[in-house]
Amino acid sequence: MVETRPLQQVATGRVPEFLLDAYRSMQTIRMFESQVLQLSRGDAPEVVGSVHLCAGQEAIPVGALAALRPDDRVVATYRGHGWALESGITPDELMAEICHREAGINGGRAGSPYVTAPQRRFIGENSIVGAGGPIACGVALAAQVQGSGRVAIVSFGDGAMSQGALHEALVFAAARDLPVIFVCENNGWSELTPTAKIARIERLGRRSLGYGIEGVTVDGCDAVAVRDAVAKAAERARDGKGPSLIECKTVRLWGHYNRDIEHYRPLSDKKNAAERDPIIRLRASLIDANDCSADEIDAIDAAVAAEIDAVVRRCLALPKPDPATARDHNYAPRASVVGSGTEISEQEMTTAQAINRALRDELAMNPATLVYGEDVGHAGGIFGVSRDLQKTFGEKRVFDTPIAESAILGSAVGAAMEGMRPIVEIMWGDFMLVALDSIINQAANVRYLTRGQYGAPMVVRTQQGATPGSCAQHSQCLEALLAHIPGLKVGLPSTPQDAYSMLRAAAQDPDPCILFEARAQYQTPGTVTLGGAIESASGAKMRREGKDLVIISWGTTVHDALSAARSLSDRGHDVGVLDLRWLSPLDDAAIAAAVTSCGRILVVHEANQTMGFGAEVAARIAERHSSHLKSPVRRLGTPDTRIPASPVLQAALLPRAHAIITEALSMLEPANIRGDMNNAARPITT
Ligand SMILES: Cc1ncc(C[n+]2csc(CCOP(=O)(O)OP(=O)(O)O)c2C)c(N)n1
Repeated sequence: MVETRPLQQVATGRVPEFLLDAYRSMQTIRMFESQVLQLSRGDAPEVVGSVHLCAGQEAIPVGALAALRPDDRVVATYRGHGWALESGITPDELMAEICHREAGINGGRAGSPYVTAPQRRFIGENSIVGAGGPIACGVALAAQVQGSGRVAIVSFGDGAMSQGALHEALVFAAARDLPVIFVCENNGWSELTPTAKIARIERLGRRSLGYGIEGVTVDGCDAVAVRDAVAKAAERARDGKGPSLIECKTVRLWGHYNRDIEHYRPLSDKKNAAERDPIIRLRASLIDANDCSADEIDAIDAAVAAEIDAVVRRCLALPKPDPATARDHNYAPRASVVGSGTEISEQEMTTAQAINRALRDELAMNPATLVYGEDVGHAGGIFGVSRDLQKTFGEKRVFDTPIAESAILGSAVGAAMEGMRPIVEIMWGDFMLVALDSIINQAANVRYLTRGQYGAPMVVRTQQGATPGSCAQHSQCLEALLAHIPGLKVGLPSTPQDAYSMLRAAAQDPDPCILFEARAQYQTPGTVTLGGAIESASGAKMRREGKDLVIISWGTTVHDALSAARSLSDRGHDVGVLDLRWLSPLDDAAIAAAVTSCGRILVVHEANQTMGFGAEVAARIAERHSSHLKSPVRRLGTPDTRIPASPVLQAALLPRAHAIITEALSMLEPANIRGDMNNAARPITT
């Protein structure tokens, strides 16, 4: 049973202003989308690509946003034109975007399904089913910490109710009493499959019980019912009573997308949907209640049609984007150097302590900094890296999360877009794999889509590498996966100093940064210079000069490379070590200098060799600096295998110092040593 009331009850007496406004708004959305549909058809369509239209569902954004404050935030799905218009994006800006024009709200970078306009409170559509939930949590987290009283509303389909990310978002929002309103637009279809075949529950709103939050099912074809449910949820959220789940039973009047021929859909379903058309229903109820004449409503329709016709005419006269700008805004312009907020001092500390100190300094210096993750708050992290930070900075800024990587990472995106500086921990690099969407599909896109107006300045700290006993799901080196992604910065600190400096650089960088720490080095001590100017999130460091060969490495293998270089010097070879530190952005100048200084390069990394980042380094040298090479670049990684837990088996695979020495000798003394690129651990033969 849907909890609703007949529209007539609300509309008795004089014409309630809201109903006429709602009618006009819904008709604007419908006519706007009818035009979009037309523009996507024909031999030379203006709208190319898939378009998901919300015909039948207009009462949901119209009702919901009528209940919210102008500064509340909106996260929508790809079927989000209605939400975008109701949030304040003008029909001209939206039509221009959908028609891929320069004047579009995203300059033609988003198209129909990924409109993103935080400047209009529209955090954005999302083409990844269910991904909006975690982002909305972050937006709400920012509101909670900032004390702004704002709420975040996020819409998603009934199909999205099966998505893990959305489930994590509901758990996360419930755990922290976040001011989020989850709105499920249940149109009965999960793309081409009836939701009744998937969900073993008739009212999806009842799933709220499992999360311990408020839930309700309302008639999503009734703007008043939606408005009232959202108003109640917003009041609860603003009172600190946490999130709500509102299921809006609605109808999809048209296909799943613009070219859907709906061969799978029974005619009866389409007919039933047409009978619930919210616009026809509202028109009839206004006339039945004598609140409006048919002529008056016809006049509204004619005015809206004329307005949308004019929008289309103006849009089609607009220029397309300048191709010369296609690469702009992947990253912010180089950030100016910021002070660290502390005096320069030197201290002996371990890598773990250096990270703790960087977190502490950032929390102290910037009230927007948040530190969170699994076990990060009260216990201070599984490796003790965030120990005592919660004691100093409180549970609001340093906290434990549910075991929900998608919610951790996705919320960081939303919080960062709202002005916070989240530094989140993913306990093990391998665990990032369950939540890559938030980093790759979400964080990395924000700056590009908004043409530099917004970014997702967040830091993801994690650790990686094989250590004795670590199994195949706790050992992988995954840096190449993320260094491949434009829009992200990826760093691997290899010393206590870098653990401090690179974290502070990342924390103040305007773009999303991923730091892969080396678990094996958490207890390694060193002298750390604290305070002073914050360096930029870039730049390699020559750890040791060498005239015969330079080993280029990063992260866990830098120390093996240094130890190999020392041994090789005993044999009379002058071998240098270049620590890349940041793989993205890559320090081309440092690589060029290494090549020109000696003409022999060996790239060493712990990740397995094929398509490891060493391939990129070798390719760049071949493309840009090959004239300086005395011999071909060589790579040494772990062989292409899974990682065993047994220390004996691990030792047979990992490119530790002895394997590096062998590989280097095969370049320096080729007559004595025969190289074998794919056997990192073969014994030294001299
Ligand atoms: C993570 C992910 N899986 C699959 C898809 C492909 N896809 C796009 S829309 C859609 C249907 C989603 O159904 P529902 O959540 O009910 O929303 P509706 O389309 O009805 O608005 C699917 C499966 C996607 N975009 N993202």
